[in-house]
Amino acid sequence: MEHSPTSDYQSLNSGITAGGNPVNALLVVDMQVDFITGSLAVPDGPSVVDPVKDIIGLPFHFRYASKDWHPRGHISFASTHQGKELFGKTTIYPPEDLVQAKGQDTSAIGERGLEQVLWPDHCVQGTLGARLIEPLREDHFDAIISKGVDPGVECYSAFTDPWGLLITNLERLLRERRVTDLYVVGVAGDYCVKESAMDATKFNAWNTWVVKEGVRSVSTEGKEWETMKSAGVGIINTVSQLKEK
Ligand code: VGL
Ligand code: ZN
Repeated sequence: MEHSPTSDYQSLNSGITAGGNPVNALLVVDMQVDFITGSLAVPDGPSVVDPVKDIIGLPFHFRYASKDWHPRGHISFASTHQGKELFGKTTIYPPEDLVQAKGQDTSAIGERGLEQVLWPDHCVQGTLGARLIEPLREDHFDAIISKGVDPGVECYSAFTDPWGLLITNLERLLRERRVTDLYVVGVAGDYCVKESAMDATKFNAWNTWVVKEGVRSVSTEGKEWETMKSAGVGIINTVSQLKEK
């Protein structure tokens, strides 16, 4: 689904697109009701809305938003697994039909298990909890990236699931737009923001930055910042520091 840029926010109109000039894109990760005030609200969630809104208003060339967009009975929901506890863990495997469709070796499925945290039901397709948190709106963005749409596959990164079975159009969009710098904000810092930012560095195609003031995490330990930094993600602390860039 492509969205036309909003009239609320002026797109940068300096005429620079290529030839060594920066092309700045913003990725706003999962700023949805369930993660801010709903079933899987991150600590201090509502306080991130204003900084993110301010950042969206800056003159980026392109703005994208990801949405966690799960069917009912998604594999990441504790309610899907009998006898498992909320926030407990289980091992999940890539679905055979998708592995087959990708032409990958189906006999190796047993070796590709991943640890899955079992979450409360959240961001169910079409529900209020899956909407962007107000006052953010879909028409603030050039495109919306839906992820976690397959019932059997968890997808924290806005680029791909961990098995590379379902790839979103985000990489293609950023390449086509010749983006040189990708700025990431949103929730949750230790899950979808971290995985999206780390994946973004793997393409070696643009610089990847995360703006700390525009991020809140499930855990308040803050381990994700060192992990992202080690992967080559640039950390910008505040919105004012971002404005000076
Ligand atoms: C997320 C947990 C489950 C996230 C998504 O957006 O960080 N976290 N699904
Ligand atoms: Zn989810």
